[in-house]
Amino acid sequence: MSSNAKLLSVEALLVDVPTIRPHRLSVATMNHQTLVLVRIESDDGIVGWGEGTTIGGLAYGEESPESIKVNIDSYFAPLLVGAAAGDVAWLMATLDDRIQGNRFARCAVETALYDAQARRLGVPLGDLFGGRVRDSIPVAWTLASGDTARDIAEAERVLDLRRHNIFKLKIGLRPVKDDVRHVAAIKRALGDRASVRIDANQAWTVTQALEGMTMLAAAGVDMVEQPIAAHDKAGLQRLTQANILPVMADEALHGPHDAFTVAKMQAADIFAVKINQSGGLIGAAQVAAIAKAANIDLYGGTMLEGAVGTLASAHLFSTFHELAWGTELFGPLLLTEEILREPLEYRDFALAIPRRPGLGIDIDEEKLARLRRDR
Ligand code: MUC
Ligand code: MG
Repeated sequence: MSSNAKLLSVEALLVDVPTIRPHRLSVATMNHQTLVLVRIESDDGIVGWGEGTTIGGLAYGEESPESIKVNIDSYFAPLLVGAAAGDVAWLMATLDDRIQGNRFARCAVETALYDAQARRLGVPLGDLFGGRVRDSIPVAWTLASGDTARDIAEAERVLDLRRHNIFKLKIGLRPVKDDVRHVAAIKRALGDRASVRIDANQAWTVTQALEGMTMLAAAGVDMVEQPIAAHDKAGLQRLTQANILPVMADEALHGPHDAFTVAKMQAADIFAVKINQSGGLIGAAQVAAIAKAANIDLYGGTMLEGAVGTLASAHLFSTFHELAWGTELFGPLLLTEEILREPLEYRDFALAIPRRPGLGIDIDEEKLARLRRDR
């Protein structure tokens, strides 16, 4: 081990993996996910991994998998190669002086640097963010096949497996009343055995949301996530203060500045904390700190990342003292290909967080070499 380790390479790779079934959101139907992975290597032999995966190309956010890769290769990597690998905060500050925006690319690079540094120090990644308060975290499953009977069968299957007892339903493609009928049928079938929540991914107007939330509350739904446009924080404030159901901010939160505005306006009851949306682990920790100071509940969100982004998120979320609404770190379970030598452990409705150094996972690099887009 050398504390003077220098970065030898920073490489971004795209990996297209089919999903286990079509995953229908109001903004996109996913038949595959493109993992954006970053691999950094330093001259002490340590390799770090990060992930900047998004959803539906450009349908969800302003960065596409291809733009994330080209910006890392063209702008991030040249500033990093040859620099001191262990000076992570200094390296990120240097990047911030030269690169605007690019939250997903930034997250992937920051995660890889911290994964490598945690491996170098021989500690789990969470130890660099204050240390864990839990060894496993509850994980919701998203029902998004678009078909009510199929969703109920899927929920029953994962309940039987004791894998998930929290379900998030993706809605917003159909008229409000049809969506509510779909949700109510699923809640009726699952009863008190599960928590049912919805995510409209910005599809509704404020008026539709007020109508939809009233009907969803009567159907026994527990919370609504980002029902209206991300930019409409005043609208989100109206929905929250209407006090019909707890309201979660997701796309409205592009990092700590948004978190501060939403908290100041009391425009959400819950924050979906996401490492990629927040521009990295530190940004996500700051979003969580703002929530805590404002008495806003926490939820650990996902961009449907694979194992790398999922475990990076899990390590950070393991440091949150309060995590009232659990997490949705199920991304790897939606994919048909395993990129780890040992798969992640989902059991008893939770994901186990490894105690090994760094992310605590072994990437199957031979398999990745076969799966990567430019093989
Ligand atoms: C989102 O908007 O929350 C999380 C789960 C899922 O199915 O989609 C994501 C994105
Ligand atoms: Mg969401």
